[in-house]
Amino acid sequence: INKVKPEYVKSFEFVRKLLPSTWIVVRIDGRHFHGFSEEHEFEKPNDGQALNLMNSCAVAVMEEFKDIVFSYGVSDEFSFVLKRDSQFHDRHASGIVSVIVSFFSSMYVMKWKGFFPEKELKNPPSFDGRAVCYPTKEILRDYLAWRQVDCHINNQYNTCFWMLIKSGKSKSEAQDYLKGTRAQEKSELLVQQFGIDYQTLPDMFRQGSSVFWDKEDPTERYSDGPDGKSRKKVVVEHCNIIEQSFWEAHPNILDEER
Ligand code: DGT
Ligand code: MG
Ligand code: MG
Ligand code: MG
Repeated sequence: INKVKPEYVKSFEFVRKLLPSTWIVVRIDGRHFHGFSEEHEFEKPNDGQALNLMNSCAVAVMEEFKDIVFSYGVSDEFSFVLKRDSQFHDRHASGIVSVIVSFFSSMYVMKWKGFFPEKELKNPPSFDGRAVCYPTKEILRDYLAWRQVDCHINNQYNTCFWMLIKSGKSKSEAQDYLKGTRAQEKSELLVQQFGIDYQTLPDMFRQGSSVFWDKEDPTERYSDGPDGKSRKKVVVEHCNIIEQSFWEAHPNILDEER
């Protein structure tokens, strides 16, 4: 008979509680997606269906975990913003991160066939996750701006890189060619050598994906729910979230009382 006291064993457990009244951001990122995208022959540099699959999983996550008020995704990553006063999992970091990551991963597998009916899922996708607290709306917006700037920088670089490859350069030649070039120079390279106006590339590739609850048009009667309140739905948009105008147009997203 085991005489070990449960309280003693439990005393080794230790929970990290996230700072109260702060915006919790859970960022997940695909593990080894360099290889995953190769073995599933994702289009380079952007695979529209792969990104739509990520977005669809994010929508499912937001519908499941109602404390998430906004999500932003690019490449193999997604950031989920929980409302400031969220009590989800008692604000325990490991609980919050692990349920979001595992739900997202399961969704990715469940939805795979719907987005890639002709492609077999060859390996189980997995994601890492972390939680970070941002104390003010301004810093939260700086965080999101950082991710969107990253999206732009990477997309511009990757677009140039893969155009150079398609034009016959080796990977190392393309790398050397782009080394130290500025945004302006990359933009000119695309126009002059390949006739591509960067601004005309799909919004999803240039801006990433913003996912949020949006009120339906309140002037439309049928959008009223049974309680008279207008129903909400999760929408995916590819817009500039760095500029003030987005947040002015959607004041309810980071609103306290929702
Ligand atoms: P990690 O996150 O440290 O486990 O390693 P990776 O390989 O996931 O690296 P990460 O997250 O820095 O970069 C994302 C990789 O996923 C990158 O190699 C490009 C690939 N990827 C993401 N989206 C697409 C896409 O739409 N098309 C293609 N071809 N590749 C993509
Ligand atoms: Mg990573
Ligand atoms: Mg990754
Ligand atoms: Mg990544």
